[in-house]
Amino acid sequence: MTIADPQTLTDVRLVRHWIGGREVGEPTIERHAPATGELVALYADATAEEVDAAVAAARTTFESETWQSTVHGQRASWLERFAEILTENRQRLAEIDAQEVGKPLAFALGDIDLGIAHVRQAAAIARTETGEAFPGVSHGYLAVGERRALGVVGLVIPWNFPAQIMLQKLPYALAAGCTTVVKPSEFTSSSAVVIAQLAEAAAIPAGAVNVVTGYGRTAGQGILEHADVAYVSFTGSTRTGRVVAETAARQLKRVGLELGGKAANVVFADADLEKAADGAVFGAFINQGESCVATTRLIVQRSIAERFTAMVVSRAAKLRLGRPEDPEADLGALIHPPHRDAVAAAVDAAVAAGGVLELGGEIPGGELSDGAFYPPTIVSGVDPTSALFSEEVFGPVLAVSVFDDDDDAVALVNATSYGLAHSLWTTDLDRGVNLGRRLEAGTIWVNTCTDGSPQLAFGGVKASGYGRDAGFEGYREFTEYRTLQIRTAERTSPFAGR
Ligand code: TXE
Repeated sequence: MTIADPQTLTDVRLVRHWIGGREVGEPTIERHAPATGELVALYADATAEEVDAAVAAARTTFESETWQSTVHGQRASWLERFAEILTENRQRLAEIDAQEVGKPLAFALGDIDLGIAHVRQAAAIARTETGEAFPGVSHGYLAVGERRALGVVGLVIPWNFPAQIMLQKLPYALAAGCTTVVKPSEFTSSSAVVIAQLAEAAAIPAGAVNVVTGYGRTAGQGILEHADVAYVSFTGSTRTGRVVAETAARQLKRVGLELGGKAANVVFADADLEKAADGAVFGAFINQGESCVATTRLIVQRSIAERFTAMVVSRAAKLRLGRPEDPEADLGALIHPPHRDAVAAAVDAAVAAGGVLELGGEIPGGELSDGAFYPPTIVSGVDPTSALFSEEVFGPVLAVSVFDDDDDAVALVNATSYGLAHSLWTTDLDRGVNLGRRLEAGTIWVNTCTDGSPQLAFGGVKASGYGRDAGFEGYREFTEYRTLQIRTAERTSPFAGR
């Protein structure tokens, strides 16, 4: 089935909140497509009352007898059906995200498919959830450990992979038995509402998936501070993540924080250089570099640095910028013109600080000048003390530095405050594994990068946050562990007979 609203790509989409199975609110926040500058959507701007209403709807559903009596198998069936319905609507969801993010449609389709794989993974977890039994803790004693739903949870979503990141959280929350209030980014809100409507088409009860659109400091903060919200899973910037953590700490509320990154791609002289060069280009420039796991630092062994940098530059020079509908496009537009300008300023500053511009660095004119485009850019000779080495740029900008030996490589990789993901390229697997384990990150890749699977938990350390999305660990985030202890034989109390 396809849903009725908001869907058209020819008209301006009018996007309202989705609360308790109904559309609510007046769309007022303008969204201009970053690739063309055209007005494509208006999103409702949540008031405090609308946030309250969404949390109340989620709470009413959570506390209902029907929801409380629902077993894991039933939730698995809902999610399996949800995955089918999302698959039927994948093209429409991809078109919406491609247009609002500015990315090529082919890549947006891949995002939706990964999101759907998460829904199936969560269904599998729900179907096979068993809890734990402890038959032998002591004589005459049986104990059961079970994971209980936290209750109403908030999901705060960024703009770089709107549907995919929502689906990397939502189905695991539902599998656990939580009900949800989702806050998409104020730049990319449409697909969240469509996904919520599709959840109900899959017979997931109204009130289980609510969406409030609007700004972070109002809608996002409102969800976070709400006394009836037990947990918030947040993906976004480290700066906002600190605010979220501080707010949550005042209430002793749990939060999961998937924040920024500055992933390194370390290439040893013994690596398969052709594959490593392909990986370096893919890892840095996929999704225009607007990815928290983008491998935006290329750290190359000195003996091959010049040759390898040339291999990467020649590949990156062939990447094409284009609008979402352009089938030849490898990179789309950045999220909005001010962000494009910030990316350009970061490159200019790196060059002024002594970096060598190997490729790109010029905002394109011509037919792409209406959009927020920025070309694949490579700066070599980047000093580890410079901002380009240590700060997240979130654009198609690759910083190249060199290392001499293993210890040097490890020190350079770990030198930033971030710790989300890093990659090593070597044909010596012992080195890959042993050095990989010395890198500070939630994900380490050896001879691959920007890779993953719904079965694998995803998240960071240090300033990249804490908590995990996806897989069993992602599911566990939405639960708390309860033990149930049953005495099956007489226990002699020290107070017996008193
Ligand atoms: O992020 P924010 P922005 C990084 C990237 C990017 C920068 C800024 O470097 O350039 O962040 O992007 C909501 N309480 N990443 O400004 O502010 C907000 O409405 C609750 C990395 O978009 O972190 C949006 O829904 N919520 C990242 C979401 O948080 C709040 C992906 C993210 O917004 C809030 C995106 C508050 N006080 C950007 N303030 C990644 N990890 O992949 C804002 N929000």
